[in-house]
Amino acid sequence: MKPPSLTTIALALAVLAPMAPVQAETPAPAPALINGYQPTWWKEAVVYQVYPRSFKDSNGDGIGDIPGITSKLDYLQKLGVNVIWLSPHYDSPNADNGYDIRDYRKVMAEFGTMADFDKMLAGIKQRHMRLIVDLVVNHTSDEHHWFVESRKSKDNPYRDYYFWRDGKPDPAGKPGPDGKPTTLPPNNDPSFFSGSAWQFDPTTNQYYLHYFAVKQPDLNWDNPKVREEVYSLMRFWLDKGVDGFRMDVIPLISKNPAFPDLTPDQLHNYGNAYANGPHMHDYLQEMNRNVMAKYDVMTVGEALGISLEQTPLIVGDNRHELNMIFNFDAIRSNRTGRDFKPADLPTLKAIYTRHAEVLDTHSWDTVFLSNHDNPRIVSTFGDDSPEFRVPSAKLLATMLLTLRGTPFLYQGDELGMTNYPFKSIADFDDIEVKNAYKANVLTGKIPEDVFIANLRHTSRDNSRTPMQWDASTNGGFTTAAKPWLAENPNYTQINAAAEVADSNSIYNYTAKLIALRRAHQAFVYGDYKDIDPDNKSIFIYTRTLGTERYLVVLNFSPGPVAYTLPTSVKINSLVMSNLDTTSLITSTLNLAGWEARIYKLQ
Ligand code: TEU
Ligand code: CA
Repeated sequence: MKPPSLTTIALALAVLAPMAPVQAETPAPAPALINGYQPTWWKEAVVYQVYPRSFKDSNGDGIGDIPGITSKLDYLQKLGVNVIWLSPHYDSPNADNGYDIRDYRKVMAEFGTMADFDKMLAGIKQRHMRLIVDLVVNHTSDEHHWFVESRKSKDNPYRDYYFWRDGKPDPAGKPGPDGKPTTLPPNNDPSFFSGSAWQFDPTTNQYYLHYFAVKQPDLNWDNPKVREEVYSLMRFWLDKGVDGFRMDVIPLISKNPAFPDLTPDQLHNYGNAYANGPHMHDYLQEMNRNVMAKYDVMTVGEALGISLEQTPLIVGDNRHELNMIFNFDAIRSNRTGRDFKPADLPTLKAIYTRHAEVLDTHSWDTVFLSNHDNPRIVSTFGDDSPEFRVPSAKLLATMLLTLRGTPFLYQGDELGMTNYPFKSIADFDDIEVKNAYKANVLTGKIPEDVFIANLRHTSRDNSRTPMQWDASTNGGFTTAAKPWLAENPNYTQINAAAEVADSNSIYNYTAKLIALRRAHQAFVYGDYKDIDPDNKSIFIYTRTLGTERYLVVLNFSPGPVAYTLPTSVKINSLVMSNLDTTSLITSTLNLAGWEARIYKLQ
């Protein structure tokens, strides 16, 4: 039978058309631009990171859990944050405290049940807050069933979910226990957690790749089945009502399958060498097309290895990849490699100015100086001495909440929690520390006292000590005799109960700052300008949106400073300060040590 001609079909459609009036959906008009920015909720958000293991224990086992978080939602709402970033809550053997996921659709037993998660999420929504969860898909746990299967045999259906390679012949290799010559790893890739990034597996006499711990094998994103698995687990959480993802080391997901040796330069900063693989952008755009584009979500990538100049290629609103990323420039401005070096203010200020130059109205920024991988902000960028801990913590909060970009606060910083007084390796939990100790101290490369002294400044465990809720035993974090990680002994002076009760506390000052940012879009969408970039102790900048102009003045030094304003800067009134300061309007500002002020300009 001859198929109907196109004319016949067109006529048939013409006849049918009036019966099915098609209302072309007129999409709601996009809200008007503000200072060139497309306004969105995640640009106007203030995010608070919760590290569940250390936030609040509800059942007395010494480990933070999800019902514990739910019990503190009013505390977070009162602070004024409106997005919570939850570090991994999934089933995990905790080789890397949850960043080694064994089942992406199951809640870690120590943290509670899926019903607990649903109750927490409902509680967050009832308080008009949102939740983003941690997406850790560069690697899984070696106990994930994909890897359990993959390592069984070379022809297992899951073999190519991971990277397996033959070792290199070892010219000095002696026969192994099975009589076969031992081999060397396939290339010289180092692990972030010391040693080689390749682990030999005797079951199939091949090596598998793990950029992080041996128990964190890297997923092979070149395998479309892996990508589909990831998109499916993302939809699982989004369909539960989660509002987005923080994406763990997402720039590392695409590898060069040839795994060439790193050059000496690349070895010096292998995080950069591992990032930006051949298909990173393809996979992020595919992920966006398949998942994010179908939801109203917020995505922030932990962009290890991405330079500021490369940032617009990931966050540009015309790129359809991620909404924003964490750059490591500011937070690691006080390091040389793994070693601590006191932060230098002009260096930090130059970073923020550079961000304002490189990230235009189409590339949104983030602002943060702490998280679960870094030491406490007041000990690192402020001054945690008894005299200046409170003013400097407030000054840092003033900076984070008035700079350009979505601010991310870390649990406990609103209390001015400090680094922990580590004394010996036994005080640490972090696998990164334990592996580095074996690789550097037990081998005699670094003296133990030097190693521990540096860790007091740099260790991730500094920010993982349990939240200090009140002055009772273990800071009210747990009723167990011993929390999973020791509470900082200064909980008797530094705790939430005291902070919430004290109208002049860091907590209540931070709440005022958040309210100020929420009330004035100049702090969100306003232009940023550093007034005195070379000044070694004063950070002074404006935020301008139309006729709304604010001046932020921060004295990053313990000494008083008399600062004379440029004649072009005309103060209208004092809006906030972290000390009882005069509201007298003068052209010379007499700033006390660690004093912060916000002025409204004429
Ligand atoms: O962090 C990656 C990363 O950049 C950190 O490992 C950091 O470079 C290192 O700790 C140096 O201090 C993410 C997670 O935030 C971290 O907690 C995980 O350990 C890691 O990935 C592996 O998932
Ligand atoms: Ca618990």
